[in-house]
Amino acid sequence: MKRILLINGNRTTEPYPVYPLGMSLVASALRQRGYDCRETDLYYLQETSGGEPFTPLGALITGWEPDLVGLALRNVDNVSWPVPDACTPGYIEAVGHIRRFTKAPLVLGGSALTLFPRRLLEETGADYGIAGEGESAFADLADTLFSGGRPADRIIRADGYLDPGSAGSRDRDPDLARFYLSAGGMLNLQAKRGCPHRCAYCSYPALEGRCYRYRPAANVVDEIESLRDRYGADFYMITDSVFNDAGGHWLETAEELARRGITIPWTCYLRPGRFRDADVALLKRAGLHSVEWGTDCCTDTTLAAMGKDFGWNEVAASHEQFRQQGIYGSHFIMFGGPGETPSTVSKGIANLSSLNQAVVFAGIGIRMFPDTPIVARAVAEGLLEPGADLFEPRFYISPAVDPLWLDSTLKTAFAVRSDRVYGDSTLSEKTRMMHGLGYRGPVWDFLLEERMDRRRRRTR
Ligand code: B12
Ligand code: SF4
Repeated sequence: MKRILLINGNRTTEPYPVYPLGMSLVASALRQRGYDCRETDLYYLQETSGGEPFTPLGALITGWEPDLVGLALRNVDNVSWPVPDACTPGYIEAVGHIRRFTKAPLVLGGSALTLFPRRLLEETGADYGIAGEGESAFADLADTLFSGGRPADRIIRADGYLDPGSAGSRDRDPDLARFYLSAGGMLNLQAKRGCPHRCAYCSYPALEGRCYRYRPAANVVDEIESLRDRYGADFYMITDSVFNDAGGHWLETAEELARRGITIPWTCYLRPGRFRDADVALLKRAGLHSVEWGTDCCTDTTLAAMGKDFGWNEVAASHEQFRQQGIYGSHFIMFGGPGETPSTVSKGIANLSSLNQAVVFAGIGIRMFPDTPIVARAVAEGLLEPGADLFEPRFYISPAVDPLWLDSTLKTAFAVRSDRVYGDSTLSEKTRMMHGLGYRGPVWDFLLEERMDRRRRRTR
């Protein structure tokens, strides 16, 4: 049986280390196609071997002798203005080491590769890149290579989206699951793919498609059950771009969780809107612990300019409705986006201060990605030259605000409350400490002073 080794190349720990879900789905598809597939991970190797991942990786590769290797590239950079931390040097280093240990063909995949396939293939010198969903595409490529064939292009675009039933797996790598549950405080899964919305900055529809593709709710809950029973998950995230869809799949999933009595805590992204109290209560019964609200902007003007179909009133009302049921919320706000002016900045800060028991993370500017609506706006406003290579990070900042003024305004406004976070470089370290102490979840709620009943959630 041919051997395929998959390596997760992501070593980012901000805001916390994340289980390589995409890689495990690809591994599962390869096993179903009859390949002997093993998974490993550079961050896991680094942390379990005392600081340097390539010696244990070398031992694994030379001992197991894979016939084909896949490397998962998740992040391009950390999207932080003004100078984001780039991940490419780490990927180049990883490819260099892998090449020293094996002559097997090397295939890249993952969201970073999907966004910039040609550049990442050139920069790293890997053999092939699969842009898009890797499950079928990698298995097809393996079949081709092992039967002596060659694909027509080194970049394979997996544009034909998977049918919903196959987009999921109950299997995780047991060592990685144990490690990430402890190091990142949770495991993860997807209930559906795609997003039909058109928010100006967002690359998710380009990555996953513009319409929802659902997995059967029972199948999603089987996977959650498996995370709990086989891998000991006592916290998970449903990583859908937006969990609440107009078709009601999110409620079906919650109903199935409640019906089976699966109440382990979880988190997800929700789009602010109008919610029925009964639905919020159902989510609570199904274990929803906290919400990462897809707010992004904090005034009606900037929400509209960003292409959101809700206003500030919906944000405030949704937040309050969930808070009253004991479900806490965080909001990530990008200041300086389309339509921002000094007056929307002041209004936005005032709006944010009206949110009770909310953690607010703020950043400046928008890291632009290909195939997103904001690129055309930036070109039209003369902020970006047409055809610019966005692999080198470029930020959209509204011409009506001075970024240095914005920086100092946010520092002043956010300094007064512990649940308002702007430019705090110590947060990831604090999160790491909390996870090290056995706390689960994204743990930003430790910034909410009234929520210090954490002893109940500690696992060891
Ligand atoms: C959920 C999420 C988070 C959650 C994760 C929580 C958790 N516990 O899992 C949180 C909030 C923590 C988070 C944080 C960050 N995130 Co995030 N996140 C996402 C999101 C919405 C979904 C990721 C996911 O689970 N997808 C589901 C899996 C199944 O998909 P996938 O990984 O892409 O895998 C498929 C393919 O890529 C491919 N594939 C994957 N691996 C491999 C390997 C091989 C060999 C092959 C062939 C194919 C292949 O096949 C898979 C199955 O189809 C994506 C956006 C999106 N819709 O993709 C952003 C995204 C991945 N995040 C991104 C970023 C930047 C970040 C942060 C750096 C932001 C920050 N500054 O904090 C951090 C980094 C965290 C870390 N430690 O790495 C970027 C990455 C690209 C980029 N722009 O650099 C994305 C794409 C969003 C964006 N802005 O464009 N994130
Ligand atoms: S920001 Fe959220 S709702 Fe808007 S396009 Fe992106 S994933 Fe969809």
